[in-house]
Amino acid sequence: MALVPLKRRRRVARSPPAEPPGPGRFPSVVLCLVERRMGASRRAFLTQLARAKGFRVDVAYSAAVTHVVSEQNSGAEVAQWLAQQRGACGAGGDPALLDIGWFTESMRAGRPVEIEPRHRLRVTVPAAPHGGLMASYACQRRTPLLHSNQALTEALEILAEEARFSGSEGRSLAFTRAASVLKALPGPLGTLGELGPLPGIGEHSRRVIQDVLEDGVSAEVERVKLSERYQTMKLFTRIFGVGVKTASRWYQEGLRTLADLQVQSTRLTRQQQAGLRHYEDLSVPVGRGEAEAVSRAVQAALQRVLPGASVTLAGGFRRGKQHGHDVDLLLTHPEAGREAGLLSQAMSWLESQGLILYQHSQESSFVLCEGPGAPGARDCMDRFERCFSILRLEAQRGQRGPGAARGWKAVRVDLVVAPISQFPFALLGWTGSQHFERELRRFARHERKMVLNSHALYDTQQDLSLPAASEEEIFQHLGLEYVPPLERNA
Ligand code: 8DG
Ligand code: CA
Ligand code: CA
Repeated sequence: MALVPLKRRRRVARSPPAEPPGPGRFPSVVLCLVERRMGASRRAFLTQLARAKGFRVDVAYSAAVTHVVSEQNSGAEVAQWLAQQRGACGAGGDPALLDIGWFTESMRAGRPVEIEPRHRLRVTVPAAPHGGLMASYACQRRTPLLHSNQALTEALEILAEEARFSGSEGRSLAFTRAASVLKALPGPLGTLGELGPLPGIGEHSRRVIQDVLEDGVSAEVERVKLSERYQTMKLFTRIFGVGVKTASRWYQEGLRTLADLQVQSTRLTRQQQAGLRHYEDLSVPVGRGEAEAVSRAVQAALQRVLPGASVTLAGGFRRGKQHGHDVDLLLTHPEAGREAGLLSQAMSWLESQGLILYQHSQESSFVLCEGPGAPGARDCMDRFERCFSILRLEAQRGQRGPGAARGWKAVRVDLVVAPISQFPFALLGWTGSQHFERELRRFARHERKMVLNSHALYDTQQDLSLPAASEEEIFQHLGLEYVPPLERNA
């Protein structure tokens, strides 16, 4: 930045006058400059410059500060600085954490310029042990696959599932949030007291955590696991094509077993019939080796029908999981438009090879979101050309389970086609975890006034879509520190 002298050029007094000179010309803006790496003399110079232009600049942090400006500091460093300041002065406040670029542009403009995502420091607050600073959105945290609180998160996730089976989405989300926070802790939780003020852990979750910590199990969770309703709902919702509503209706009608369903098989959809037919195979988790074999088979099909088209393994496998309930594949082509019709051709080729046991395709129904008020601006998820399928996979070396003797195994595969311009959004959306995705969208909406889905990122304040050539750029637009796939296991 050439506008003002750098740290080493000492042309001004070392410290700025301590008292702020009244509200300034812009009463809604109170600046505070972070001295770290900026240096005392440059900070004094910038303070004088801003004050001369009519800005209020406070030397000490207080709850009144609205804009914290720093230079060459990371988001995490400034977040830590802010926590220290808040602790020292006992004040709260929720200032914007900005890079010097915002300050420079504002000085040039002679007024505080609008804060854009590129001005914000990207803050991912790492999980600190036990009551330390933890960011409240899961997309601001790093959540590895393996963590130290398995017994606790399993208990909470059973209650989350049970709540979902009962149609209580809010309660389910509360348990999921609590589990997600525990997954981000760097070590095992010893006592409830260590949790301190961690965000997103409600009373009920705390009780469950306490029970598991003290007794090794939660009586409530054990009751749920043994209940006929939970067990039946679990059995039914594992069937491909059966959601909570259908399973719940069947339960209320008195159905309890797969045999009960087989008797009534004419009532089942074609998809549910396929799910039931391959139930045994599909309830054995898909291994990474199998997922890669499926991916290779699809790549071979693409090579036949459209050389240059690519397939990317998304979902849990991209997050480092060794097993999953299905294989999520994302297809694209580097030239815009070439991907149209790709999926149906690839599926036809796979069909001709005898590899398709079931398929159900949906054509692309994507309409570009035109504005915050446009119909579907929020919910234009899932509009890609896609196929939910069951593929026949030849037995892999060392394969066990029902398919081993037969020489092949049925595997659930989701295929999605994205045009190259939307590929980073689709990849981000289809990598998961589901909770991580939900939190990204919630963060975008509440903290940035943006709408994120698997097609685009839309800034409702600027009234425009923000293009991105990579997942990293999407995080940048959102003012978030990049979270790699392996750490999205929220
Ligand atoms: P698993 O199969 O290993 O058990 O878990 P997973 O891979 O994490 O879950 P998944 O159910 O296969 O879903 C993977 C991601 O795909 C998840 O983050 C959400 C996303 N996803 C769906 N369905 C849809 C959909 O209809 N639209 C969009 N945009 N994303 C979806 O599962
Ligand atoms: Ca999956
Ligand atoms: Ca899937």
